[in-house]
Amino acid sequence: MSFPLLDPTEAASIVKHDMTVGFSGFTPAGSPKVVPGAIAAKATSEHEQGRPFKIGVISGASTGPSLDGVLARADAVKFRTPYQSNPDLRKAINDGRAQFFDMHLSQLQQSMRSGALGEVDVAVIEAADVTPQGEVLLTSAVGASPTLARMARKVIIEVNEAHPTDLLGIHDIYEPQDPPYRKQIPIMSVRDRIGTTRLWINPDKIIGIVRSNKADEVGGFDEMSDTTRQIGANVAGFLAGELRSGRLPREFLPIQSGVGNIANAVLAALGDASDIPAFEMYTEVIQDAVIGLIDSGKIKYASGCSLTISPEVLAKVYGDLKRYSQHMMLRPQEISNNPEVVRRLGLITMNTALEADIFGNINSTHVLGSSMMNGIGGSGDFTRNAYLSIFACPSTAKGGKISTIVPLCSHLDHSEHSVAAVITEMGVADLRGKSPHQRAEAIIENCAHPDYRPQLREYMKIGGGMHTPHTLSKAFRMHVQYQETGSMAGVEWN
Ligand code: 0RQ
Repeated sequence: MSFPLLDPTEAASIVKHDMTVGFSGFTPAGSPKVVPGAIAAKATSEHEQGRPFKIGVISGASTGPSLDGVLARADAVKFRTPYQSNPDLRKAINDGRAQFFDMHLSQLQQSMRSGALGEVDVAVIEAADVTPQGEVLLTSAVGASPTLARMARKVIIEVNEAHPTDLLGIHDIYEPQDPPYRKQIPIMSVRDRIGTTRLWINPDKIIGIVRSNKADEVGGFDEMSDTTRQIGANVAGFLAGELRSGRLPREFLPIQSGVGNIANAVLAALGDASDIPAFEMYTEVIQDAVIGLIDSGKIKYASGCSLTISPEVLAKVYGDLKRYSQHMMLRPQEISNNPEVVRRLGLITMNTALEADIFGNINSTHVLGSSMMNGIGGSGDFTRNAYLSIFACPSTAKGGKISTIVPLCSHLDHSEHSVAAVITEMGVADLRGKSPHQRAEAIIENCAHPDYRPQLREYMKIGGGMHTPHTLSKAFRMHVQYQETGSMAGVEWN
């Protein structure tokens, strides 16, 4: 059976108001880039004719302007899960025009299979190629595609010539059974392969192929600043100390690193640290810095879910895929982020906080407790199950007007029980084995910006000797003052 060639408008015509559409990809890597635009155009046309048109959107993680962006601008997103980072969609979510269910990425596929997220009407899967038997070669990400494609009633394949067919062999496709039949996930070391290189999709469901030739829309990173460089150096120094003390094994342990500028800077610092041996990564997104460290020999192998790599670096990888494939593997997110595997392999996890409170709780998602930034992503999958879980962030944001160290997080993503260390450009707070009073002292003295230390020390005093000395009527005073005056500095507690 060979599949009919469709133009994007024909393909989009099967998508109706109120349907749920699953898209391949994880971060902008591997997401379809043509059919979503045609769905958005259909939404605009329907709206102009006074008819409603909004769809549920599920993909592995965030996507780029030609998926989340174009649908959000057309006001075509009814519901979105599990993660996003596109400015237009973020605005729609924070304006209340799109409902967003922020969830642990490792749980997406199981949740879909259970039926908790409803039916998947259509899946749009980007491929490097597809055989007449429905053997799909995925592109730069695996994400949730195996489950989305299996559950969908109808599937559209977007064959993107920008991805080479040499990608064959980089993927490891595996879908576990659901409880009570689930067995152990047989990954005993970072490089273990447990699945297939192609994703089989029942050819009877594939309604056709849409051709495209568009690069992934992965943005670059901000230039490293003195602050991000110092955060990276502090993380590397902390890990080198753990190695010297024997709290980390001499062989070191696999690394997971989060998304964004800070995570990229931390990885670069690990690469420069001569007292940290060459290591492996068992992570979610393989970012630019990973490729540089594979080149230098510092990273021996990286298992991830996506090549979230800027176009220039991806061109380099695609130009030498045979070599890079020896050092990388892409898995579905329920495997790359699997808590069982994270705990077994003993990962060192490094994620980023928007704010940390003085007791070690972490907010990674909500500005002032109310505006969604991106989502929890995979940070919870890794943090809660890590061998050593680290959160890093600058000590201040918005030119010093915000202290990222606050009395009480305005939203909670990771509790004090899951966080081993908080690290800023100021230093390292090792929270292990410490009571709330001791944790607060470590965080205020080592991580808070000196301008904010006096007021944080004062907050601890007004709480007295309680186990966790919160004063509920004042715990958010720094946030409230920021909303009222534009600065958290100089808060008075009385
Ligand atoms: O905004 O650029 O407008 O000034 O937040 O901050 O410092 O550039 O940090 O790019 O590393 O992103 C937590 C968002 C950090 C990211 C977060 C403002 C700051 C700036 C970005 P501007 P930076 P990064 C697994 C891991 C959750 C998901 C996750 C994230 C912007 O790492 O989304 O961990 N993590 N996934 O000014 C108000 C504060 C602020 C603040 C920073 N306290 N209040 N604004 N900002 N702190 C991978 C996946 O799941 C895919």
